[in-house]
Amino acid sequence: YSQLKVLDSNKGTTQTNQGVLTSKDAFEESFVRHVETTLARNMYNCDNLAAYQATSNTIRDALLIDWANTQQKQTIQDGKRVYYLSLEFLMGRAMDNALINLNSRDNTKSSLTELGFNLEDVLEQEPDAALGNGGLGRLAACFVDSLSSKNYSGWGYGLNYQYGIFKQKIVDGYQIETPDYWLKYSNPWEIMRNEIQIPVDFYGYVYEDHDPNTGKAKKIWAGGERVLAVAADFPIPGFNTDNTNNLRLWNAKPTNEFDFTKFNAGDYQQSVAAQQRAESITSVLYPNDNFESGKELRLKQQYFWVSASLHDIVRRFKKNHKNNWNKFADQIAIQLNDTHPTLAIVELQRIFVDLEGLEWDKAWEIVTKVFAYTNHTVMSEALEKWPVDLLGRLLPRHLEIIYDINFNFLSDVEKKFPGDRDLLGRVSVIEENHPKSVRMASLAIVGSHKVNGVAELHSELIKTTIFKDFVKVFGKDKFTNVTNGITPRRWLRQANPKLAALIAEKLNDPNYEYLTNLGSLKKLEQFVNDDEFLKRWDSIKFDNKVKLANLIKETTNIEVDPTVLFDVQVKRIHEYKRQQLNIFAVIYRYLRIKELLSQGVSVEEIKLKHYISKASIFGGKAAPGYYMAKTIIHLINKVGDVVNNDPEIGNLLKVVFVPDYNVSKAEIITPGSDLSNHISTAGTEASGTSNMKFALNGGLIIGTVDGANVEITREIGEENIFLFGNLAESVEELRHKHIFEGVHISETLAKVFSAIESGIFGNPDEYRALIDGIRYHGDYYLVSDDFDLFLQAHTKLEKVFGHHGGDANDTDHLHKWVKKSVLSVANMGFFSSDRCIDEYAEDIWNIEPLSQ
Ligand code: GL2
Repeated sequence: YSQLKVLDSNKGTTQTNQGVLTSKDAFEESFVRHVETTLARNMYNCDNLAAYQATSNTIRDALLIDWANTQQKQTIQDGKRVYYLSLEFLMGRAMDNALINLNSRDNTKSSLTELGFNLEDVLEQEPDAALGNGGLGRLAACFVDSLSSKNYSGWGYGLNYQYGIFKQKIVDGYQIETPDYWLKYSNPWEIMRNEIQIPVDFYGYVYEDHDPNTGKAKKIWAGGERVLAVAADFPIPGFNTDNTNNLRLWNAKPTNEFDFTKFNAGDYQQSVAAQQRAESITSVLYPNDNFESGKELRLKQQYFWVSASLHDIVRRFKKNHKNNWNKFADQIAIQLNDTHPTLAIVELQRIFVDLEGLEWDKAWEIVTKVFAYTNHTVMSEALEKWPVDLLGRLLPRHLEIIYDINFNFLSDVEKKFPGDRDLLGRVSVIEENHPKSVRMASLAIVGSHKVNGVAELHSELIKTTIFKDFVKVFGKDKFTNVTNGITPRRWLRQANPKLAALIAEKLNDPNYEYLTNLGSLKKLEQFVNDDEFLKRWDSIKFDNKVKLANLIKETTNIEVDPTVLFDVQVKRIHEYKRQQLNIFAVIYRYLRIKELLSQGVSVEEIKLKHYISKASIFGGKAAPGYYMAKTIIHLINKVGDVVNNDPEIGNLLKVVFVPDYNVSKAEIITPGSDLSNHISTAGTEASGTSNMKFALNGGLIIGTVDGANVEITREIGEENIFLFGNLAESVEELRHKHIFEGVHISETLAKVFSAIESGIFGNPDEYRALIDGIRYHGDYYLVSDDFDLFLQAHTKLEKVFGHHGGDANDTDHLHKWVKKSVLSVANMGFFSSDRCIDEYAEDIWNIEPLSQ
């Protein structure tokens, strides 16, 4: 312990010997100490769980030193800082990531071995921190990793939900949700800051008073319900740097202010119940992806979180700069991850005007310089709107401020476009409808200096569709693009250590510096004709497929042969992501194979001339109230039951649904795929990020011309990706045609529908809505238009995969498929989240990395 780096107060600098990370003795000493003191156990009674806890506490000790030093350094340098406000941080497990970023994996592994443990088993003990739904939450997690790794001063702010996204079980083919109480054992990565308590108010009323000093009228918000926000901090270590930022997640706690009126009236139960209600604010994550449900508790969560965060930010600013508000926007940038934190704009304006006494215009000038907003979807069901009645009851003063913001904004619009009442109606923050509501995206745009989409196609689309009128009002320069990215630390080094090591070897880069300079992957291109290299590459993929096959066996009891093509689609289940298109194509394949067999064609001949062997692997959660998504899950499972138990089929085709898809499972599934599906209706998937993860791990993509697929194609070359389907620009016209001329069901799709309707996959009534939605109700997601194109794309790709049987000397497979895999990885450098963070820093936040 004496070796731990300690703050040298005399010099104001630090010593940097983190013994536990580099020396076995120091690690073991700390491990034993934590077993005996922190856990109150002994080494004879230390199972894998205790080993996980002792190891994580040991790493945490080291992490905290970097973290404290970073905070000190950031405070001393006093540069501009960015705050990333996100209602979701889908972090997954922390331990392996910390070991990699702190460069202490080898030392920890060998120390644990000496102590009688296996690192992999110990890592398995950690529950996933699943405080997010899907891509949006995982993006936030990648961004905080990059902020630290690229030496920026950047904090995340979110909520410390006690229940993360639900756990999914599959029972008789149906999704069953069970609560994810992930904090069953205390969370070693969390530092409770019980001393940081911020009161947050709700309800009450507003009255006008006069400032005794200035005599000016001022608004007072009073008489509501009060809840405390208590901080929990999570250190975020950077890779190959000491820079360790903070992720602050709030817990809701009751105040100690007891309701004595109720108590005296003898209603003790009631007053305790009110206290308990406080904690419900941060108890559960809303399980919707790309959908807003408009529940009061959700709005409470949003305000609770932004209010606590803003007061914290302002307090920190005042410590260094007092009331020098002119400096505020030079010191602080706040990024709004989607519209969920939009009330932050209103809250900061309230703090400035009501609490700090700034003039409205001055305050608004600062506010709009500080905020920037990222849009993540064009789909209307995901655009947030809050009924004016609800918002006004919960936050009466905020509603007034929203009206004032809107009045000023509309006055400006009127000046610029006199008499255009329709335009005023369309851009207004208030929607005059039933119910009358606040449009959060409009408010976010009006209160921000920049608005960005998350892939080029998406950023162009928002300018011509949902935000068209705002481009007219503000000009196009306010709207920009930052294409999403992923952190290569977790999604290459951690998920695929063998491939990462081979790349390090070939790049002559023993310290894995390419992981913070991902463009250097390009150098892999020089090995693309080296057969020895291609064989090694292929055999790593094979090992990863064996790992995935084991996961499938453990979780579903289905055996898949690792030599067949692994065709994967894992992501949230959503009609727009079109898992139904995929499973319909699987059904078609099954029917065709059966037909060929019945005509006397042998299995061998089918493999040679028609269909190569493959396993279709699905995974993903459906929102609990999303009937159609649940129907799709049911169909996939029922198709699996039939196909997998058909003795004629053997390994020609398997259909698997991996239950409870999460970050940890993604770390196994992603490196184990040969092919992955990113097949959303063109124009609906804003970016997608799993497409990037698969391509970075040498899996090929079958995809539509949508989201980031477009830029992936540009980077890796169209010969290395299988694109198909109608383009975004045709979607409107096709939908229109469906409604006025009817939907055309091709012969192939008709066969699939009649198989489903025949009852071979169980009661056809269960799938009625799914099929009728396509046949009779306009086929909104264009399944009928893209089905045959999807089948054709498969025919093409099967020729490329070759007749691979796990044989490394199969040169056909090597030269066709594996080469594409290498070229794809070599050109994925652009999709590092480090690049995103640099773009945000330069174009939106105006911040520089800290000097180290
Ligand atoms: C999403 C988009 O659907 C997805 O395409 C995008 O990659 C991510 C991150 O930008 O954001 N929008 C959204 O609401 N969710 C997403 O995953 N949940």
